[in-house]
Amino acid sequence: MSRRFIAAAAQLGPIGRDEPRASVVTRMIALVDEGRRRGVRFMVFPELALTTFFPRWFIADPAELDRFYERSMPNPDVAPLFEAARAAGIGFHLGYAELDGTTRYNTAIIVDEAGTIVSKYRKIHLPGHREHEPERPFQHLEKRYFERGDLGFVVADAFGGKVGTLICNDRRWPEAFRSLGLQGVELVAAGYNTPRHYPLAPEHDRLQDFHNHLSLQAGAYQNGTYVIGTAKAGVEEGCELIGGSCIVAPTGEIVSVAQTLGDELVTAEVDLDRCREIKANIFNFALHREPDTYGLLTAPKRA
Ligand code: CDV
Repeated sequence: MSRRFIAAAAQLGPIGRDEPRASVVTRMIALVDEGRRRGVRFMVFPELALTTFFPRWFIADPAELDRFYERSMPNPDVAPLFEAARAAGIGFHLGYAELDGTTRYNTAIIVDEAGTIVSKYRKIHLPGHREHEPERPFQHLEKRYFERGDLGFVVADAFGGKVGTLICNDRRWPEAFRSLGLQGVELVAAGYNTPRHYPLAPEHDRLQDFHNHLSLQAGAYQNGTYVIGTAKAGVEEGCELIGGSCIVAPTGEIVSVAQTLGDELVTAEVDLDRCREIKANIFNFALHREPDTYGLLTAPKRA
């Protein structure tokens, strides 16, 4: 299988609180159709791609909360996306809220060109807070609405290479990227919903785009891997989300980046053999890592 192909970040613009799944899936299928026209083989949708970013609200009614979660995948709402992608010969990464029995996860799957789910990851770094904090302009209740992922950092054989997943806040943590790097990852899919305004340090609002690209580019370079970062972007229910969806080469260079804050397909040719440029040289792990000196990285947390 060729290790050189067109990949895409399938950025989505805002999704309304009451926008039905069918509408979102229709928008996603339009991006699949555009991908088919451009010869795409793998495309990355954002974190929680099927709904609005609901952790921005304190939702007391469990029935209202449950409506944002998927109980199975693919389910009848999402099946048309699976079918359109399979017919186009396009694999994809999809983030969604998962209800597994009574346990809730922020989840992403990778689906291959034949429509088979080849990997599943549940977000490990959950940002935000657990209790309602009405003094904030909007909530970030991921710690309330999701459990920490229990599947570890996942790398799958797909698209002729090794494909890993991170979800949003994970991308800021070098340990998360390295956990994929140590498994030989060659392409990392990372969807995100990043508000422009960070209530705890508003002086950093102007740096949100910079910190996004800094994290994605560092993760790519330090692990010799392609990275596809895909935003849910634009003003969603009054909350501004950054865009900047991009494809990063293993050298850390951005090779393609979104021009809008709406639904947009960002494409680039990736050649997974280029990962060797970094993996066999400056970050040759076998030759240059010194893991016996890194004990602090896995020591218990300190306050
Ligand atoms: N969805 C996220 O994980 N968002 C965080 C924000 C809250 C900082 C992020 O890391 O982009």
